[in-house]
Amino acid sequence: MIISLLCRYLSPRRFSSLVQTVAFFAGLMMVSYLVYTTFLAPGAPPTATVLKRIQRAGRNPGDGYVRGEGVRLSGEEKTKGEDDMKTWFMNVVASDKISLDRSIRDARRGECKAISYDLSKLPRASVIIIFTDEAWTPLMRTVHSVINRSPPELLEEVILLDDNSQRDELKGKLDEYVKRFDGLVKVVRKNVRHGLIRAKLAGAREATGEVIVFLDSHCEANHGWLEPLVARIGESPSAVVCPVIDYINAHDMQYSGDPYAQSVGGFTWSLHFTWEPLPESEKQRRKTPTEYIRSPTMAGGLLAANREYFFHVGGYDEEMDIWGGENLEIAFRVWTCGGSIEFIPCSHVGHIFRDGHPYNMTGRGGNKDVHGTNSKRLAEVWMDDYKRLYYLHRSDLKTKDVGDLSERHKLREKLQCKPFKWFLDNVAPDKFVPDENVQAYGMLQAVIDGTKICLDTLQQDEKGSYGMGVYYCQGGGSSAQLMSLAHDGRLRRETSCAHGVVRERETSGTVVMRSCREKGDEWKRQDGQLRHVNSGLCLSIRGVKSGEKIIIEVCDSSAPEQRWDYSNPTVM
Ligand code: UD2
Ligand code: MN
Repeated sequence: MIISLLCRYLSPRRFSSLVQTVAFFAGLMMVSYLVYTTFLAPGAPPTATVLKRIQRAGRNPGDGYVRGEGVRLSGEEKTKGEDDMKTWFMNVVASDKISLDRSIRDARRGECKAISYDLSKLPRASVIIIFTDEAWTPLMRTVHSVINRSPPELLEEVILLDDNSQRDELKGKLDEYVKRFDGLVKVVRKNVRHGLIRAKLAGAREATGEVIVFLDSHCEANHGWLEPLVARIGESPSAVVCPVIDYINAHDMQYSGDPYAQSVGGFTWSLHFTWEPLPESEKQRRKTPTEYIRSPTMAGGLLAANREYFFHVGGYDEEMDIWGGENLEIAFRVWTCGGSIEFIPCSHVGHIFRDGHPYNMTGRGGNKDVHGTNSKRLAEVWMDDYKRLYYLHRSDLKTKDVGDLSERHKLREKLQCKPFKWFLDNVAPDKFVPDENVQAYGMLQAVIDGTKICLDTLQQDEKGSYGMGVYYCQGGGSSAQLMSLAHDGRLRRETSCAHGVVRERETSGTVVMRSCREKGDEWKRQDGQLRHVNSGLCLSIRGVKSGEKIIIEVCDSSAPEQRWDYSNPTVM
């Protein structure tokens, strides 16, 4: 009955006019929504179309240097460029030769390029670039690369945080230059030198995006760099994520990307950053090569975080000055307070690695050791008793006043962060702790004619291989004389392990320290002797004087030259 009534009412003519009316109103609503979001919504970001126009306007004419290739200079320019290396620690002449919009090779692996993102669902980012007296073209190439290679939908703003630069071009000329970006690039100036840590904080405070991204002022964002960073933060707001840092050569600006880069961040007990190979546990956990990589620490310069989370977890330590330490501090803090540090293999950003700092490194009160004092702040607040291992390297800092730490202690309390031991056990299980869970630790000493002689690195660079030596024992545990006999039988220091080297048909040899990444020889402690298992020879100082290299020779249990005692150092 109802159906037959409806059918009679909705004659074909009436039906089509109803459809027309509905379509008309739907269209009207869509147009007004678009007009509103594009022009009228409060604080509306530049639309995709406006941004694409900016990107086009920014493009410079080609300069012949394509796909990130290096610049070859000759004659006067070459000399001038070499001079730049002494003052800028980068070849500014070379940088000036290439377009601010130069092309670079896509550094991602194929699997990354195949991912498609629903941009409308991803959080938008404020990119914060901090600088103090940076050269013009590296700085502007950072800005251009960010604008050229970020989807307009995801780029909230670019904040140029000027940490009290003195050069004129970074004032008037810069203000004039950024006008072409229609308000997308904002310059914020600090008239007192902040140092990079407070500068990053100041930049973050200006930001309005859901995500903040920090970059150094001599970077180049690679293809598709931003999407995987914000996507991961969207998924896990307590993840602090880093792109793969590609290498831009400071001498000629050549860009080298490694699509298969698989390193994580580590640290030394002297609190310097290191690159480490991808741990076995991560190889097992990851299902695809595009997935994030959990990393104990980060290099520091290039990272993204949810803005609210960044401040919630304590931003940075406001009292850290100029340069250094903040990268390990944020890593220890984020991990132990419930977040994670992750490397995103599909995001690549190039960075010009410089051999020095082209700016004054002196901190407040004439402090010439900002890395040392910043690191002491982080050791005191976040490392519990493990700070002893930092003081082994920096006993001079034990009594040094590094300012008030109460705010940072309170933060740790408030966030109920886990102990540093939890970090070591769960996040950095491969990190060797020289004085825990070992067979023995301390100075290895032999006594000859009443004189104590100890194994000693003889101040050699422990990054490469070196022959182990001996020296008069230094009281109080000089770090150069500390050796651990680990549970796996390796005789080692923080990163280097003792290998016995014996030439064929010889009955004695030397002891060479090499990276513990290689397997490392086994040693056995027996009746006061230290036996090198592979060769069956024993550690000995027969005929060796203080300052010379140690040997291994045929074992003789009655020889005083082969009698080694562990004397425990006073660490704290
Ligand atoms: C690395 C980091 C850097 C920072 C530092 C440790 C990378 C690629 N870089 O050193 O970001 O974490 O380790 O603290 O991981 N700057 C200022 N004010 C200053 C000093 C520096 O604004 O007082 C700026 C500088 O212009 C640059 C940035 O801070 O843009 C980093 O300085 P850098 O490039 O000299 O540091 P880098 O790469 O050796
Ligand atoms: Mn840098």
